[in-house]
Amino acid sequence: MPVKAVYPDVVIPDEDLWTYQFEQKSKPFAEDREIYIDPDTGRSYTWAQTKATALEFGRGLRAAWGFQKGDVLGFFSNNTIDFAPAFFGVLWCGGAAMTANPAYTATELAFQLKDSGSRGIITQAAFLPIATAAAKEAGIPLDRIILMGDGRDQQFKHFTSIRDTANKISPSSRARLDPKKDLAFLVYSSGTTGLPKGVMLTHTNVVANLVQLLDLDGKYNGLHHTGEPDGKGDKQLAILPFFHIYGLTCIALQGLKMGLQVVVMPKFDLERTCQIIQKHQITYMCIPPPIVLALAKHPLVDKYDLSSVKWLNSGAAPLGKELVEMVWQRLKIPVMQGYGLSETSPTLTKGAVADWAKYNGSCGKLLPNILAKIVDMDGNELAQGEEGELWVKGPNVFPGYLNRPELAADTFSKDGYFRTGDIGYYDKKGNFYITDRLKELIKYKGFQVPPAELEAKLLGNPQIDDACVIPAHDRERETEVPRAYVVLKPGTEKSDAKAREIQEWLDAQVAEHKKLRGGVRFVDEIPKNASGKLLRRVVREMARKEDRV
Ligand code: 4UW
Repeated sequence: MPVKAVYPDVVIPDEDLWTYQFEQKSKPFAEDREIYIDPDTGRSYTWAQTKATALEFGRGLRAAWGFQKGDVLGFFSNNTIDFAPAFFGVLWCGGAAMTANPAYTATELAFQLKDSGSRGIITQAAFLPIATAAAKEAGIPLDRIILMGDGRDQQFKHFTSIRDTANKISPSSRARLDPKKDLAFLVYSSGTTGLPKGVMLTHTNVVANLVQLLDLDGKYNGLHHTGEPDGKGDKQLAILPFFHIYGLTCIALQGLKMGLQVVVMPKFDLERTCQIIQKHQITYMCIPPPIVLALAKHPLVDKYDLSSVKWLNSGAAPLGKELVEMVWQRLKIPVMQGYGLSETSPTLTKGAVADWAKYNGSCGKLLPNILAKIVDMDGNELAQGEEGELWVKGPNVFPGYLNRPELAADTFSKDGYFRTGDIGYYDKKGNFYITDRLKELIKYKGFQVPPAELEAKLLGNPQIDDACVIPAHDRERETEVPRAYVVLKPGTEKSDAKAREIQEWLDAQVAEHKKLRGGVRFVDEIPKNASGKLLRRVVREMARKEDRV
């Protein structure tokens, strides 16, 4: 019998994300409530301004480009308060927002633009050199690049000036959508194997995950638009990027729906984080494990009063129990964990704040409406307490990868479960523990690094015969790091200098988070099975031995 969420089911409305966010008859907070706040400039959007800006941008986009249902706009930007008004403009037209990591090289971005069929790019002035190079590579005309954020450029229009053409389009001509079929977001994930693929998230997927989350966070985690510490309601610091599903749903969208304030940071910096927490009286944060580590250990933290923070939610990668304990000892802030994937919009399990100490190490319980099972290698269901692969079913689970119908059989089981590629177990109370990963993926500080991408590049090096990239463990930074095991062409000298040369050669071609921080190791052969399939687990064991994990 599959495991059912211990929380009662919730009703998922059959509506698109725009309707769910902006067209409800009653809202528990006022429309002039400030939602997105820029701590550097003081610029902000209230709930009503977010809607109005999105509406004007959507009308402008349709007037200027004929942007319509089914079209895709590529977002290539770090966090800015303009992010949400811009993607809601896209949704108003009936289009989907594709998000890309602003650390990407032009080639990495061009791949995603082409793969998603993006009609244009929205970016910030600082990212224009990469955005323009990628647009050329992807065949996107340069006048289809628009800006958001505070910077300006003479050649490129800002999204606020695209809005000027809005009056040609009626405000009541919003696209009619089928929430269960039409896409709201296209985020990229390598899934269980291979190169990044477009994760199709329908409007229903995202609305469902918000309804599932709101129930838990409102009832059990005390999030509210009124309340502690200043009576003005909960306030979150958005350190996580909005281009990643964790920041997109759990911060940008959840904040707007619940009337929680979101102080938006363009990029993580520990001292700035502490300053903002103290000044803005931040009450909760969603963060990846390396930031939990900084809060546990970094001396800077002692200079600030962080007592407004009620709890922290860590996720996107494994977190050590000891760090959770250290944060409590030092700051008296509970750290709980959540778990999810791009493919599940993203949250599958989340802790309740009252449980953090009792179930330290757990990622919490299934959100409402989710069914799960733990299975062995043959897909047979295992019992409570037994470790195996986690399979899930629910309204937040994506329908498949863009233009890759051939992957369906590997992605979903015959009985309709999504195979997460993660290994774990659940206890008697329904708490889930993620213990390992079956799939190829590496998570550097919560960001995806697809090994297949790095291996393909390594194999293109004339000095290399074979290669395998696996996650090594960097304890000092509480993160996985990519490490390459390489077979050199016969006669090529194996030396530290050669390892460095290969590492630098590869690092120069990839985004910051994909660099071979775990180093290069030379081996005589890469272990393979009888049919030539790479035995990644064996190579991972080699790394574990070296790292003493
Ligand atoms: N422990 C161990 C974890 C954990 C984890 C994720 O880049 P993606 O596709 O997506 C994410 C989503 C993170 C997330 C979602 C909802 C939520 O509440 C939360 O809580 C804090 C975090 O990262 O990568 C998905 C993969 O990342 C690993 C796991 O391997 C998963 O398949 N992962 N969370 N708590 N590993």
